Amino acid sequence: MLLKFLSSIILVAVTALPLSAMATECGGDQHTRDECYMKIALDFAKIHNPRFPFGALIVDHEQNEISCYGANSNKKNKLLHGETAAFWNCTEMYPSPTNDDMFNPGLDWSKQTLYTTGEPCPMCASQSIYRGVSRVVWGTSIPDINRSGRQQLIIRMQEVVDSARLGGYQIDHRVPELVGGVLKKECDDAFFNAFSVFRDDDYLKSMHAHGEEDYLEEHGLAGHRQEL
Ligand SMILES: *[C@@H]1O[C@H](CO)[C@@H](O)[C@H](O)[C@H]1NC(C)=O
Ligand SMILES: *[C@H]1O[C@H](CO)[C@@H](O)[C@H](O)[C@H]1NC(C)=O
Repeated sequence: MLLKFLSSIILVAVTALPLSAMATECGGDQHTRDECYMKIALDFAKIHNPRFPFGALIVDHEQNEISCYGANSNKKNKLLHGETAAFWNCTEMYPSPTNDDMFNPGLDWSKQTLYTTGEPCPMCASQSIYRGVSRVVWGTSIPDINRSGRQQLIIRMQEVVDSARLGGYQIDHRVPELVGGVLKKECDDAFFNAFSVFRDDDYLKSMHAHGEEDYLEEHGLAGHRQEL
């Protein structure tokens, strides 16, 4: 009886641990650590908005510590994509000590990595550059999110980064390093499952029209062949 009581206390203590305390256990080499943080971002996304599992973390990669979280919050504001939510959260949590976020931000953004379950859209890619993170890591690519049924602006983050030239020609070396495809299968599956609601007849027609038969085949959607 006492033992049972004690173990339930321990269970409560463990489940009540904040996500950030668990995060410090992301160790190992860069790739292992990237996968570990991506898993946290994906779990966070699934809990907060299972129908739009876009989740993001901002991690201080020198301290190996999570700075803040973000999840797609389209019920509150449809512009709050996961990455945007994380940037706003971190800025709120670490305000400029001199009320000058432009020149004296409260966080050393050059030491931060953005983890996001889906490749940043052009809006969030731009924010990553303006905010000044030095790495951006994602799971599912924009074309794959789009293929799963939720249509996207097909502008890759690399294109946005390549366009970041001062005055149109001078290369800006402060742009982030990009790493895609971390925990790709788990993230792809999460989007594919969440977006079944968008895979209607128009989707199938459009996929066929664009030669995406292989994708449909691989995802068990080939049976829904349309008469073209
Ligand atoms: C985007 O998704 C549509 C289906 O909704 C598809 O027809 C189109 O080929 C996709 N585009 C890309 C670039 O993947
Ligand atoms: C920031 O953003 C989300 C909503 O997207 C919220 O649920 C989350 O817990 C927030 N706070 C921090 C400190 O990361």
